[in-house]
Amino acid sequence: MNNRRAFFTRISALSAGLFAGRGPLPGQQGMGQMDMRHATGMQPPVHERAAPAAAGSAPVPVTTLDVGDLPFTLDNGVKVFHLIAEPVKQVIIPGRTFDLWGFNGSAPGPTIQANEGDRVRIVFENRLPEPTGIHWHGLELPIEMDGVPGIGQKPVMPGERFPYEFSLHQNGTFFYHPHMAMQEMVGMLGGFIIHPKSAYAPRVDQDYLIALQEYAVLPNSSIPNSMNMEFNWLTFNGKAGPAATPLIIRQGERVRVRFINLGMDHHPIHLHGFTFWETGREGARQQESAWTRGNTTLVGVAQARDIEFVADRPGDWMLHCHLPHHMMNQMASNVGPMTRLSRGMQAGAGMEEGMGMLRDGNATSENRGPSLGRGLGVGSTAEMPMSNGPLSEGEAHQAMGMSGMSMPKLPENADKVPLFPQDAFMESSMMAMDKDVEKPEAYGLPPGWSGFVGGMMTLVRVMPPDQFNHIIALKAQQRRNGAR
Ligand SMILES: [Cu+2]
Repeated sequence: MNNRRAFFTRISALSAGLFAGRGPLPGQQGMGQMDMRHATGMQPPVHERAAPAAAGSAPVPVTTLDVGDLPFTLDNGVKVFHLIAEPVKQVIIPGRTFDLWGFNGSAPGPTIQANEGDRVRIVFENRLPEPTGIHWHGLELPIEMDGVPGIGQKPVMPGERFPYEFSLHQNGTFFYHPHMAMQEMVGMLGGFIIHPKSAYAPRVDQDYLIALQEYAVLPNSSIPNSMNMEFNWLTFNGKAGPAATPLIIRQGERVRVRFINLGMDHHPIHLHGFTFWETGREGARQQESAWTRGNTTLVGVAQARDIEFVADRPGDWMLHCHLPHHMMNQMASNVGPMTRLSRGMQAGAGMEEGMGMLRDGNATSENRGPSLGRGLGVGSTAEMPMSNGPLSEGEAHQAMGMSGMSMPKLPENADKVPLFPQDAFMESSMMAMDKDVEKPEAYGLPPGWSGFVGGMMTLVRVMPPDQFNHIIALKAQQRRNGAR
């Protein structure tokens, strides 16, 4: 805050022509060339510094919440990683575990972190039932290390190992994935961070990586349909909201968040409460003169985007993909009576019905009910009718397992209003699962919060030091208890 105030003081002093012939005003010490350039309208500055960039300081490690890093050992100065492609059971949210293909037990796989100038050996092992290979997305390396089966190398057959070895002369946000399209669609992605020799300026206090993925999974199934485009499960680091762990920030910290995307959609990632700088793209950090300001960054397929901001405003701020269908879980052909219906819904109707082109009746009337003909693929018409929520207020209260949350009173004519119901209506509170996603990072959120966080969504929790320290203490206690 002080820095920013000082910045504006400087600018107004300069524009009023008061600068000439004067020494620095209080708070102007350290005003560098960047600020001068800005004052003369040449280039935007690196302003909003959380802390002065210490020359030659080491970068902070990147945190991949809910995933973690791939460990390495050293062999004559070479960093040696063991990367295993294998089927995994990935808990997307409590109660929904998907059969995916991933790496070393998770999808996305663990993040590889290394430094510019390193030589790395990544011993890759294929425990999948089919051939594959690993492509190092964006890395400049010899063709035989590029990981494209049939071109630069032979496919790595089931049970085989292949040692990839190369030197890293770049720095930035990269990723790894097989060069087999359908394998990419079922979880096979991981981050590859190459740190610069000294930290980027201005230095950040926290640096996060978030991998964006999407799956089309029928209700009651655990298998994504990799040919389907109706993605109904959207994930940050393999977790859908509210299971994606919030980012815990101490007020005033400068934060970097790196996004990588591998799926069939481009995701406009939006941050509440702050205007960030976009400082990096896939392949490289951008020159400061190319940084752009915004609150939403479009992370296209195969792209990476790095954003930075100073978290000077406390609050639980949303960070999410802004595609409305990507802000909820299990958007699907409805397969049973919803809370306002007494019977199952028809499935597999035509496109007109599926798109909700109403000709008579209300949205949930007998013949115009939300049959959602855009099925999720073969088999969706045969789903058994089942409830997706409690059928009475009493049951709802029981299911919520919390006090202070009540079913909203709806107008009596709600069923007569065209388009009703649109949102999960009463279900936002009913879908709350606070207890199931309880963790130190969620401590202190309002009761029922989890019902309002779905899809590609998490929270950036900016806290005064005492609250921040409390959560850090809770995490330490959790580690001692061996929870993770
Ligand atoms: Cu999206």
